[in-house]
Amino acid sequence: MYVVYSEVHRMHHPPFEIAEGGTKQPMFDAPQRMDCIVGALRHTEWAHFVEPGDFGVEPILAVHSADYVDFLRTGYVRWREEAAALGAGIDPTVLLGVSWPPRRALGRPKTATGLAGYYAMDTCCPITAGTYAAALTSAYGALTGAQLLLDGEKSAFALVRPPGHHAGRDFAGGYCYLNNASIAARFLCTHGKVAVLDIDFHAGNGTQDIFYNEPAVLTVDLHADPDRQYPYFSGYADECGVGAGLGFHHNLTLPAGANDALYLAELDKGLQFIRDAEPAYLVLSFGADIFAGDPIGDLSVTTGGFEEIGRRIAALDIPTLIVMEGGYNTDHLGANTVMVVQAFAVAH
Ligand code: OKP
Ligand code: ZN
Repeated sequence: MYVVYSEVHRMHHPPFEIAEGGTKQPMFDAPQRMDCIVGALRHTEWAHFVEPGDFGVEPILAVHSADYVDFLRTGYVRWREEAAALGAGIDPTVLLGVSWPPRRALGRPKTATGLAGYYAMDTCCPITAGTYAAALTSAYGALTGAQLLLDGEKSAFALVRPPGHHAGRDFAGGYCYLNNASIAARFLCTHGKVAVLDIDFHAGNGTQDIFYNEPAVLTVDLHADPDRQYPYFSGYADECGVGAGLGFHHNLTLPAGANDALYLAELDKGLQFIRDAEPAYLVLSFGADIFAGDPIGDLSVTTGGFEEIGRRIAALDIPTLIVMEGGYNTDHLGANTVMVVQAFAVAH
């Protein structure tokens, strides 16, 4: 099985994020996450590493607005100039918004510091010098995996960071800048019906945003109830799509502490939506932060649970692109990820 991976993710390593209560803490999405997973994959016999290809800007702009992508590409350099003008005491290495538009406000600022708030939903998406290159390479990783499916592979694993499922058409959030899984799904959907299954701990609000009003891509999202967990503002069970997209989005929410049995029961409901739709391709947004020992998550899925999750999704027997999202317990991240991915490697 091909694992699409590039070292370019190391260019994105912001020194901090700002968490609940204003705590300035090391960013959970750090390069070390990839080292854990690469290390575990190298111990298998089935993982064959390949580099992402270059897909140009077109498949990115099929998902994200041009003004947003332009901000991601140029915002940091503009910020360096602004920070210099702001004078002493300003750390120019991180561009992070501190002002957000209130609901209904549409005024678009001109400064990088203003735009950083305009194009973000939270304090968890700092932009550094290498962020755009890493985010673009991450999206290309997903596209390369999608191309492998089009070339006849039964499955592929895009091992990418930064993750993508919180990034919407024109906003970043929750460590995410470009929505890798959505970009791959959009790329695949001209070749057949596509379903996205998001099993990261957090609701994939960006993916929901991107496909919400269209039936082209069925989105099924299983996650911690946003009434207690990030991203707070979407992922509720009664959000089912709008207009032509009505009925093509499903949110399945989980209570704190959900164990393997409860998790698998909800997963089965999500899998039935996918079976009924008979998609030609499946994109799996995979986050290992559902693990019992995850430092951000509050679910109780075990390593054995990951194995069964992989088995049940692979049993759909649909050509599947697995795209890495979250997962922050670096002692178990490698093993848990291998459990899910190898279910596909041995199935085909
Ligand atoms: C990205 B992915 C933690 C606050 C949560 C953002 C989490 C982003 C998770 N104290 N902040 O879905 O794993
Ligand atoms: Zn997550």
